[in-house]
Amino acid sequence: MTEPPSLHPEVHETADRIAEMEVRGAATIADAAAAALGTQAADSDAESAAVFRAELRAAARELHETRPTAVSLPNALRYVLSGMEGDNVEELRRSVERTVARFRSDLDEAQDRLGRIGAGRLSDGDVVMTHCHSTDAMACIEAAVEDGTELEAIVKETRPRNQGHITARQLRELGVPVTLVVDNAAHRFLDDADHLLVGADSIAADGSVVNKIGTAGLAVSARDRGVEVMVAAQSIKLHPKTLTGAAVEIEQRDDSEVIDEKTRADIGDIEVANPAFDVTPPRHVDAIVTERGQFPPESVVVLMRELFGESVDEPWQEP
Ligand code: RUB
Repeated sequence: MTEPPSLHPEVHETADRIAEMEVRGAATIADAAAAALGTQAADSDAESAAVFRAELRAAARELHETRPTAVSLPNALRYVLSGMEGDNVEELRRSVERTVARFRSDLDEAQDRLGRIGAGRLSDGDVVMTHCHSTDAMACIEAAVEDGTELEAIVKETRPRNQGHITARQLRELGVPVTLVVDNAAHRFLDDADHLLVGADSIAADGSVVNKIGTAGLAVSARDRGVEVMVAAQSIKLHPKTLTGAAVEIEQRDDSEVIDEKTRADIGDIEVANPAFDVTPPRHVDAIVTERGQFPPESVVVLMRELFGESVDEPWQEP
């Protein structure tokens, strides 16, 4: 019987940290997964090219299985594995290290570029409502603040994990005045907002935006009130499989995020549902801001075809 590929502890740790949401947010997950593949390559003691390749595929499979909705994760894994080339272990190692370094620096650069484009949509005195915590959305606010644009923010706390607290803290670090509100107050506070600014975990070929649960209802309310809906999403959030009709899988998380055991027992026999994401149809979105420019949601498919073609291969599967 052949031995299972030997994986670096950092691969297991990164996979656990993503699954437990210590590492979270689509861009950060992609970056961490690429870094873990880089460590696997750097420290591998594989004695043949075939074993090295099998280790990298196994590492990618473990990382892939952590969370299903953010397409940045499979896109990152595909990018790194498709950059793996060479006839011996040293060549393969160097190619993976190079590809990982390029991927991570492109990711940073894309976010900066996207931020500058998004900042162009924000004007002095604007009030921005946020949902969850998105580094792409934050990049737009950060670039606007750097330009001297005065902004205020209404930050939704974003039950059940309260990622709004991270957004609130980072906005205060930028000097942006913050009003934190419970999720149920969003409709009321949209009267005071000029923009709804959110990130994305995946964007489908028809321009639908998959993001933290609550985004869809919020976008409908924002549209109803004439508040602009802006989605900040690097092109790594484009979901190439949706070009061929696949649906984006929505992660269902543990009941314990919604209710503790004692309260649940006190209530009685109930079902609890905890979907982590929802789908906002393109008609409720004004603009998707990427590092390649801003797009009306319906035309994002053009960028998706240009960047991914029909390629939806899964190089982490065994050949
Ligand atoms: C995070 C979330 C973020 C997107 C975009 O959900 O929905 O809006 O991932 O983030 P979770 P970024 O907290 O469940 O991971 O712009 O940083 O990629």
